[in-house]
Amino acid sequence: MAFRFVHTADIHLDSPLKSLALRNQTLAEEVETATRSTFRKIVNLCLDEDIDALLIAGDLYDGEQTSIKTASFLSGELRRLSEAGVYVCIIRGNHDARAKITDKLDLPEKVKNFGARAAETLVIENQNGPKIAINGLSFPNRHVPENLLRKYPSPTNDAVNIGMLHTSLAGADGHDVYAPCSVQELIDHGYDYWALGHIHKRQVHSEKPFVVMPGIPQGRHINESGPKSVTLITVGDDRSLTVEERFLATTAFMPIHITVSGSWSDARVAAESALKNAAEKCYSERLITRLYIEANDNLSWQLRRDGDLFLEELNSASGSVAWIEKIDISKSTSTPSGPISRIAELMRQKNAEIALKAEAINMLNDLVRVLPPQARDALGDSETEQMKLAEELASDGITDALARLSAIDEERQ
Ligand SMILES: [Mn+2]
Repeated sequence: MAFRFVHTADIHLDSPLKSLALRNQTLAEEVETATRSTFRKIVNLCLDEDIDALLIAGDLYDGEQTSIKTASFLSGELRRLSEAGVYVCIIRGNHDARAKITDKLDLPEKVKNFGARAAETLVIENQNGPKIAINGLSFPNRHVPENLLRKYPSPTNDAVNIGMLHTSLAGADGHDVYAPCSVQELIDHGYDYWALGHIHKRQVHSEKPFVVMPGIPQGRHINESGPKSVTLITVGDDRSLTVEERFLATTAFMPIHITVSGSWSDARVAAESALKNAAEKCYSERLITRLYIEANDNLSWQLRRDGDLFLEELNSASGSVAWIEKIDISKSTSTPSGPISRIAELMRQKNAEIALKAEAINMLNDLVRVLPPQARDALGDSETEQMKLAEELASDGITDALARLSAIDEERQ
């Protein structure tokens, strides 16, 4: 009989979703509990599709401060799986290495919580098909600078071998490394499928054998954008492996970029259609987006001035299917005409003067002084950074002032 398993990681259960000041109360609650609802959907998938095992490759919890509420939600979901005869294999990653709460839970019989001392192997007999050997090792603590692969046993004979490993792989510049190892080392180890975790973006690194980073199943902010999935693997009786993606996230994050011209209502029609399109393609019940608008001439000024109104109009029109978190209007490259163009020119000349820059820095420093010490770096952590910020703010200020002037000018005409 074919053996089917679901591979996921980085669930970060109940981790707070950042940077969302949602005024829509219902939506805010849904977003807050998105990691939970998505986990429930993963469990449902296992039950509905007769899955044999669920593999969670680290960072199931967000941190050691996991509340007992989260733990009891989890244990309820794991019980549903266990009662249906589904195995659950869990390794701990850097985020949940110290989360001892799972140890305190009375885990259902079919849950295999891999330890951190030595790699262990769970062998599952499989009627008519090859037996399945699942090898796993948990992080002993948050920082694991060494290659953990060396601790994994050789493949079990006559079995399809699966390895569960939380790893940053070769790592990326500027990021801490976690149990680093190369894809080639994984390939050479001799297993049939590597169930990895840690990196939030999905990537199939190799297909022979399979080396899969499944990505986060539910994004948590606008930078974790696009459709998110879990990976479903079918092991045939002939030992063949088929890998599919299943999209289960309840909420999708996705930036939208549009270029508009014409009137306010033209912009609205364009934005609405872009929203509808993105909502259809996001594989989720909800879409949360940041809308980037490039507009020409007066329209861009009008949108800059009344961006809050535009956002409100769009959000109330789209209901809660798509929700715009923020609108970003890109600066118009065209120059205003008439007397305003003369003012614009003067403002830009003035802005280039050293005296004005010094004045801007002084104003910025006044601001810095009233901030709590730990927040002061936010306004630049070096003289160069601060200078850059002052210039940006001054130039944004010019664009805003011109938008207002231009709007007044239009009303007069
Ligand atoms: Mn991690």
